[in-house]
Amino acid sequence: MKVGVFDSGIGGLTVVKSLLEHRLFEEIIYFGDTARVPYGIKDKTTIIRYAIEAVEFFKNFELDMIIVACNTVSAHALDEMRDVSSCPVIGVVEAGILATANALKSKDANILILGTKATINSKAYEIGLRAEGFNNLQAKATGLFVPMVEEEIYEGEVLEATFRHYFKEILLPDAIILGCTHFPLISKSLQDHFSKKSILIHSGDAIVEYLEREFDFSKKYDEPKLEFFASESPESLRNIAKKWLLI
Ligand code: DGN
Repeated sequence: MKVGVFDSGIGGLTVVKSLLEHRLFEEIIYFGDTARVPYGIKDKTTIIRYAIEAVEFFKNFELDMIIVACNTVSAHALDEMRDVSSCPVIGVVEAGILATANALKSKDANILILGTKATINSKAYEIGLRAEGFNNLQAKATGLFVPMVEEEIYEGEVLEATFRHYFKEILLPDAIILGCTHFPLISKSLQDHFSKKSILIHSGDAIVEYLEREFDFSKKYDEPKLEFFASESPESLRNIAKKWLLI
């Protein structure tokens, strides 16, 4: 199977990492809209316009499916992408909600949802989790983590000061939804700040769980073909991909 993976920038590489670890695809075409990142501070109309353009880009390839490896786009533009796509379009938000529901034993569990301003304002996670019976929810827009990860700040004083700023009124969560594909890079620091007992929900692992449930992935690919495209500085995206994905 041949898949297109789309993110506003480099964050979606954390999803590619999960896809590679599980050897699901024969070919992965990644597109990061690096010229226009971040999407998380943009309004719905703009996010939809950019997302539709990404589908148009993927029409150059004969894809079996598109994975939206961006929570912001998944929360705002999935239906519109599906309307213009000739292959299935799968988003990380729905997958993340189902992965959270599967990971938690009690419906009383306290769930902290982190994401960009656009993702949190959409309430997509909250609506989905309430529909699954979870009502003990905290949601916090933590957009500053995006440029920090882009600056390769994954731990240390600056990040800890940002945690103190964002989390002063947050109660200890049983689960933390990393509702932005940049955030897995700071997951160790998040667990040090909260508790090692807090379960982390990772968009990449959630997508794998979702795909394996919905489609037949019995065939595994050890050496998939990978191609990386970006709307700006594709070389720098490829260099980060090499570092993060160890390819
Ligand atoms: N990686 C994107 C997400 O999962 O929402 C956010 C990056 C951004 O555009 N701010």
